[in-house]
Amino acid sequence: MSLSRRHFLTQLTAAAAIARHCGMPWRNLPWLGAPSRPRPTAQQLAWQRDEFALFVHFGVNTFTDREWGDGTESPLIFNPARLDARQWVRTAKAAGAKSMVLTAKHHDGFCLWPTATTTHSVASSPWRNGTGDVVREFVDACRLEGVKPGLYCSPWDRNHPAYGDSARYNDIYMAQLTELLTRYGALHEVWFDGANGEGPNGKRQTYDWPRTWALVRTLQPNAVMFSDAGPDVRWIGNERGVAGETHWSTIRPESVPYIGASGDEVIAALQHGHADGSVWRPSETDVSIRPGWFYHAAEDARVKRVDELVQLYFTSVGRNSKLLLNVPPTRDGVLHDTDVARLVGMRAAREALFAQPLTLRENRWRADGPRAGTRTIVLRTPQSLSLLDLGEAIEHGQRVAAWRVSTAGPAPQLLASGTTIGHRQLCRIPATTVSAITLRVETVDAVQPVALRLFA
Ligand code: FUL
Repeated sequence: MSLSRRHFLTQLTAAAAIARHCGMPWRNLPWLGAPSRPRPTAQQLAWQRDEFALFVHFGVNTFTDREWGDGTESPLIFNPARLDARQWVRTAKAAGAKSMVLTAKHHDGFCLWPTATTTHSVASSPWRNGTGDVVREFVDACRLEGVKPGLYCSPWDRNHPAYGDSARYNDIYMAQLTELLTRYGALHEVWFDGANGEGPNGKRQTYDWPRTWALVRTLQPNAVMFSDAGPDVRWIGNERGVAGETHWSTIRPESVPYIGASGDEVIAALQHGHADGSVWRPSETDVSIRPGWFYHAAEDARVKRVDELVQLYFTSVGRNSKLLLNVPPTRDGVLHDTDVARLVGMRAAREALFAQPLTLRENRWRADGPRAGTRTIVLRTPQSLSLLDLGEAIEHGQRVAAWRVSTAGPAPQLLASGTTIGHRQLCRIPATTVSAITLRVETVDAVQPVALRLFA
């Protein structure tokens, strides 16, 4: 048999198996060789499945009570009396977070690790007599607790004298990244902020993003890179913790042409993505548990309540995004008791929401043609339903453009409806007693089975 004939038969057998699995007539499958939708890499998929991460903003701002340092801070002010990275990571675990991101350097230029590129670092501080390394303690704690570490290294540097002398500073920034990417083992995320203000000499810097991205790919091929323009994961477009309701993990990359691009169209693209986007670039929703990103004692009474944190989970993870929740350590170098209690409370509240899955008698999927499908669920007994948890098999790309959940039977009652689903779509409804329900979906490409879990 010729190679091409054998190839054709193998493809046909595979297509028939898929068709059987989906309960779909095989002729409805998209034609073999047709261009397929963008799909996540293994790294993007693992990153999204973690769903919830903690962000840690810590540095000289913690000691000056500011949000943006101007680079003139003395390293002598950095002296956390009982810094305990293990407590940060244990709290993350207790909250149910799977990964974390630490500000190794914020816009003030103070480096939380002993770098060879500047004296403006922990090495010039009294903390641990200048022998300490916050990045090391953070990644070590993550490894001990089984949480994945990530780092934020601001390119905007209001301290370094070379900032604004673009070629020279870019070499320094690459050297800083090289230290971070080679000294501390595997990182799961490298977080790039696009802020691009003036440096100490009043000059603006032109960043070299292609070189930066290439360096990260070479030194940490399994890390995802975050920025508003990706390349791997994108900013959600606000810092309020709210992802777009219609929310594609695919996007037209030209809609966010460079890091720091602004305007309503850019924000809309980040919020919603595009059904016909040519790249897979899922979103990350970063938001702080307090009004500021850094710790300020004056905000101790303004820590988000448990119900607000749960709501953030619904408007991020529950809308096909990943939640990156910032929890800033105090001047002592530990997370504040109030923040810890709220995070533990958020975990308990989330678990309570998913504690009572309805008991089912039947759960069937049927493709209704190339671009539509129905899931029918029959319950064992009539039960009260108040939470829907939908999910697509995003390893095959994101496809659902419209969905409706109704009671089944002669007079169906619409319970909930929406547009996209993606990795996860969570929907709370007023408690309704149901005995059978149907989920109908319409897709932009060959339909794939969509999961639906029901909770009391
Ligand atoms: C912003 C920064 O300017 C803030 O200080 C903070 O780090 C936030 C996460 O990103 O763009």
